[in-house]
Amino acid sequence: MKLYITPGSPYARIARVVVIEKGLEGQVELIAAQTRLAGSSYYSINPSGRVPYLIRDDGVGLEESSVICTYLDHLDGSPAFDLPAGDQAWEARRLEALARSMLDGLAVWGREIVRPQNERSPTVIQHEAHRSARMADLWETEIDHPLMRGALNLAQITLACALGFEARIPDLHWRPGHPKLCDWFGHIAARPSIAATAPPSHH
Ligand SMILES: N[C@@H](CCC(=O)N[C@@H](CS)C(=O)NCC(=O)O)C(=O)O
Repeated sequence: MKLYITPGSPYARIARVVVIEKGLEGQVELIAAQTRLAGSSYYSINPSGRVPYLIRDDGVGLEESSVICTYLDHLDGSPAFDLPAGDQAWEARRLEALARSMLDGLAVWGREIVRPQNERSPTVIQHEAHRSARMADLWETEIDHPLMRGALNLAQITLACALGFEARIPDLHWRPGHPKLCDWFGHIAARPSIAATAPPSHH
């Protein structure tokens, strides 16, 4: 299989974490795609131009990090990241959606600051900065949820990739005033799959 990524993409990072967690490094070739470039040859591979994108062994391509993760997780017939049973499934979905919501905002912010200076919108940047501050406050409370403290799941991976996006956004400061979130992140960031996929810093 081939997994198209960019080294800084937090969505691609979620899929890369699952590749490592599932021990699929030998079966999944990571390929750096050229995104956001007019005429990129990547567009003939994935017309949407987004990463992550997985080409399965049967040649079919999949996009959307959650779809790719579920596919990879099920390959060995022993999924580790399926939803828990009963009402806990809604809790897992709720938490994953909250993590993704924070990440979606940070991705917009991150995109804004890599535009040429005269194309950046201070309004968008301020909106996303405020959103991320509210989400960090929310996560300071939610981080005590048993599903955020138990076995690794997609909510945890998604939140780790969102918080880890601090490397790409110099003005993102989610740490001050959020000691529990800092502590949680410190632990998960040391996990080999998370450490090995850390994004390069913004310069
Ligand atoms: N919902 C998608 C989001 C993927 C996404 O937005 N990827 C960004 C990189 S972080 C991308 O490829 N952007 C290139 C573009 O917009 O042309 C997922 O979860 O996989």
